[in-house]
Amino acid sequence: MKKALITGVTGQDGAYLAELLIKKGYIVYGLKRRASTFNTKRIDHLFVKNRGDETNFHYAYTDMTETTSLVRLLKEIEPDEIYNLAAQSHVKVSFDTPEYTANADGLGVLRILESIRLLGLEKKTKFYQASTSELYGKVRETPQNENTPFYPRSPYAVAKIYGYWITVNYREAYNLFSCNGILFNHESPIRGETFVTRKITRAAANIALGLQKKLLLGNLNAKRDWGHAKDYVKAMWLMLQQDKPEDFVIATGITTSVREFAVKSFGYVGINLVFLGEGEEERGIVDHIDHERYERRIGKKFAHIRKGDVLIEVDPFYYRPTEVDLLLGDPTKAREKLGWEPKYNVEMLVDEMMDSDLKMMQKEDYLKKGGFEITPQIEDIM
Ligand code: NAP
Ligand code: F7E
Repeated sequence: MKKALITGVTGQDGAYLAELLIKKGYIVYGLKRRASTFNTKRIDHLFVKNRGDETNFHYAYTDMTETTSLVRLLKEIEPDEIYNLAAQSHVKVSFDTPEYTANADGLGVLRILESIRLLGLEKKTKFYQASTSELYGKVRETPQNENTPFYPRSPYAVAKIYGYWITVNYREAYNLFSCNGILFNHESPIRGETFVTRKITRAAANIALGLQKKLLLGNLNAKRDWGHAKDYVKAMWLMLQQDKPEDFVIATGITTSVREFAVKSFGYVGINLVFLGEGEEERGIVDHIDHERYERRIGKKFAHIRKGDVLIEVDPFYYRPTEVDLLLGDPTKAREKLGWEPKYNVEMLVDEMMDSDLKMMQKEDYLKKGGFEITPQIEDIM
């Protein structure tokens, strides 16, 4: 049985990838960091009920900022494949914590690559690095492919550039099977709540249920090539099954603005929005209600929102010091060499996220709390 090690197993991609690899018959070792609250919500279903029960899923503690535990774990496990998904992955937060982000997202990659060398695992262990479309930043051409030059626009992207090039360098210098997946934004029902898609679908669900009044957003004009994380973890695995290590762009080839994503999400529950005004004065306003759709999705008659109500406002708090305006990936190489095709388009993604968030918000215990736990109004949601 092949052994795979996943850093960042408690994250969105880590959870989907662990599931995929277990289904493929791997023994999966997930690395997690210590947190003061439970941080295993996305992978709880993978744990055994009793210690000692048979399982193909194991976990261990480490941190990307510490070399010694990484070396020890690699020595114990001797994995066939390593998927390095751990990172401080929030672009806006990286402006507040640039040094930590550089350490975890940049040097963290080096720590793993050096550990592979130190332990003489170069011939055995294949390495996947979670690179990102943020590398393209202020884009030099559209669409972006494997040859498009980089122009990072955040401490996150600058740290990830180091991770990208050190992965290439170790491949060229030491013959390591190390490759970069340059993944464009990918989302899902288990996407972190502080990324814009999930912030929108949670708020749309809450507002439809009468648990939240307004949604505050930053730059509505930003455009992203949004895919589904389930499709994207398959691409990660495919990259490590090739005869030779290469870097691949993974994207859908379609870009959508934040504004349009919000329109689609509210539209799912029959709330049709129109945007009026410009810049900080722009507002998302109820244009009309599709009562039949609302009733079908929510299971009760519509009451609390009227035409003309303002549901979305712009708050400059969510602006970034430097923004990435437009991302659109060209996944031709992945299609031709990996045979990779996404199953989801952005409409299917919105439907699945909305459906999941509605179910979650409708749970009796949330409602009993008046939605308090899930509707921070002055949000810490970046
Ligand atoms: P995520 O949900 O934020 O998960 C990140 C994971 O890294 C979590 O398990 C987190 O642990 C862990 N982590 C953070 N700092 C750590 C540290 N210092 N030591 C050990 N673990 C640490 O991110 P994701 O969306 O699954 O993305 C996975 C990877 O792909 C990341 O490297 C991200 O930068 C990259 N990426 C993501 C996208 C995307 O659109 N999702 C696109 C391109 C690239 P906690 O659970 O404890 O926080
Ligand atoms: O922002 C704009 C924001 O935080 C998308 C990470 O997974 O994908 C992700 O990075 C856009 C930006 O993702 C809000 O300004 C407007 O233009 O969802 P996001 P991101 O920055 O693209 C890449 C590929 C990664 O690698 C990263 O790890 O939406 N936006 N209003 C907002 N963004 C947030 N978060 N919150 C807002 O209120």
